[in-house]
Amino acid sequence: MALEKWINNEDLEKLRALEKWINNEDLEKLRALENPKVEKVIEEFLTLCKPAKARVIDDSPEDIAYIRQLAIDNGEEMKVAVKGHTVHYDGFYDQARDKKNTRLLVPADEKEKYGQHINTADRDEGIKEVLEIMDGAMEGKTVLIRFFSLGPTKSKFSLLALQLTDSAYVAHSEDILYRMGYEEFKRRKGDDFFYLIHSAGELTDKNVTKNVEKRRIYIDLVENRVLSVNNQYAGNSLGLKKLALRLAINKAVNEDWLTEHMFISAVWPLDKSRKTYFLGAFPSACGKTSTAMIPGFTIVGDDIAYLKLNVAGEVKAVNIEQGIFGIIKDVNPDDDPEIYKNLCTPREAIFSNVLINEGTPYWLGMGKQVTVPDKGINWTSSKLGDWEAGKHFDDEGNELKFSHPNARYTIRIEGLENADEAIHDPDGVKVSGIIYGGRDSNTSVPVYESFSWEHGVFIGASIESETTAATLGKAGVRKHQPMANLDFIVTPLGKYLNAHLNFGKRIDDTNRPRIFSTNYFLKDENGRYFDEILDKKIWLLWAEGRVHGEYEAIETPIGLIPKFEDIASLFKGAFDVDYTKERYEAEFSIRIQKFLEKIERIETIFRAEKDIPEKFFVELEEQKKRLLVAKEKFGSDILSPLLF
Ligand code: SPV
Ligand code: MN
Repeated sequence: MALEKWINNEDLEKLRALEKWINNEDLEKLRALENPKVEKVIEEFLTLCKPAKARVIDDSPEDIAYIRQLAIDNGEEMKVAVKGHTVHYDGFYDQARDKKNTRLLVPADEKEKYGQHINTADRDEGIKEVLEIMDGAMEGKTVLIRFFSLGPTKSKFSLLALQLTDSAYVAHSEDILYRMGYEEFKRRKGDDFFYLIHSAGELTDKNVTKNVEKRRIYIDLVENRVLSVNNQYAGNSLGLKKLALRLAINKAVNEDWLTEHMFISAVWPLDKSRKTYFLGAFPSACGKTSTAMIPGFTIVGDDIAYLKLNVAGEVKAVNIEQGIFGIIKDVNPDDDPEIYKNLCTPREAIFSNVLINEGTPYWLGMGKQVTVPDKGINWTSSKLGDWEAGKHFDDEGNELKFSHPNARYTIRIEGLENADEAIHDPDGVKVSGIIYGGRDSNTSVPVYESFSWEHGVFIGASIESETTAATLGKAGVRKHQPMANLDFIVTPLGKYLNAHLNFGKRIDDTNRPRIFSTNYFLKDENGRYFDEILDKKIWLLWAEGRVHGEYEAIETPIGLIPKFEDIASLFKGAFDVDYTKERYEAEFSIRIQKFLEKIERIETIFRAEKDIPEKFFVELEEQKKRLLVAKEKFGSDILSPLLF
């Protein structure tokens, strides 16, 4: 047999078992990795999931082209008019991350320690359940075996990941979003890698998952693996995105570095005399990508960062991705010019869950320049057939929009004009500032700086956000979202927060990033947003100036806020806008009562956890005291910033 031509050792038998699914040329690719664990995992899951065949994808352009074509051939993607663009639809009930069916597998006697935030399942039962569902889930399909590097190649930051998926759309998206890692696996060898097994399960005649009620996404820290079945939406299916994020959080917490749900971007002051890297954590659909994409700044990443200290004691960060899986709603020439331009340019891009009419994609908030047709193909079609305006309703009788509010685009960062030159730097970029933000219509000011690292950790841990369409469930409910990472934290919350406190302790004063809070969603008494979408640029410019010691700040009970003159001059310089003192007073007022209410909510949540660091309660008490003292002193619930 041809196999002996290449190998001649005891692994032969194991590889032989794979001959059933994998051709000789691909077996040679596997053999070249010299990685028994990789072979074992592949054998185990091909045996269980029973695909028709499997392809081993290396880093060659031919293999990548094969995936791209397969997604078209099997109907998971369709070409649209612009060259390189395709569209993909997820099932009607698979339009966002499924929190309910995403579970951390934990030994029965450890459940308690994971607290109230983490959705757990008994490990033994969970594995049994998901393996049963996965049995035969890939029947008739081609499995793609892919190797990735989470982070730049040849970097101390980066982790390896093996992905098996029966979805060419998933493998294609991952190709846009992640760095190829076949050669990295060959170079690094060993069994220190994550593995991610995904099956979209049985598909309907519209190529969407049929058995959504058997959707499971189970995270197994013992094996460093995630088993995901009966789904297609990227947040559920793409192993390297939110699934590996959870495994990496666990690894980081145990190894004294940080894995965060953060963008990385370089803030350039108006005179472009320098650049300063900021990281920012925002819950889904709260402006994280659009902050990373602010015109005039340069982007490294928009979703997930690994942070480590280097030998010089600096905090460095890498983007573990190389692309953007962004919300397409409200991408238009005024509010998100770079992305809009990119989505009109012929290059590789996947649109998902938008309306297509005569080869053109349409989405919510794409701008006044576009007239949306009243017919087409869209995300409702799996359930209802081709779309026509006014004819489709959800289970509660609300009319369905032509494009889903969580519809997305998938693109590479490299093609963007504002891509930062350090995107692939294996040493990462130096972090000077960290921003925490949430969707808060009535409590916090547009921007403030923390008093210290500990106070900053407290601010991050206290993020609350009004829910959006990015996860399944009701939108508009205020939820606690520590570090915007809550959905992905797989260690007890206290342990995760402690990792942040300890990380800060290891940084000296000259290198410690400053921590800021932003709020883009504050509304006036008439329910109108105070700020335009791009005003966020001003808050970041102020933070950048603070890092360089350029602005004095006003000490208030919640933290350090900007002075009117500085914000007014930034508005003038950046947008030629006359920022008024009235607006400043209104949006930078300290809403004492609202903050106290927030503190009470946060305290209740944290008291119910077992292992929250004591330091956290100290911050909480001090914060409360400062608010009460100010309330007493000025005798009002809402205090103008001019009082301080
Ligand atoms: C998010 O919701 O935070 C995203 C998209 O980045 S998802 O892949 O759904 O997680
Ligand atoms: Mn995200």
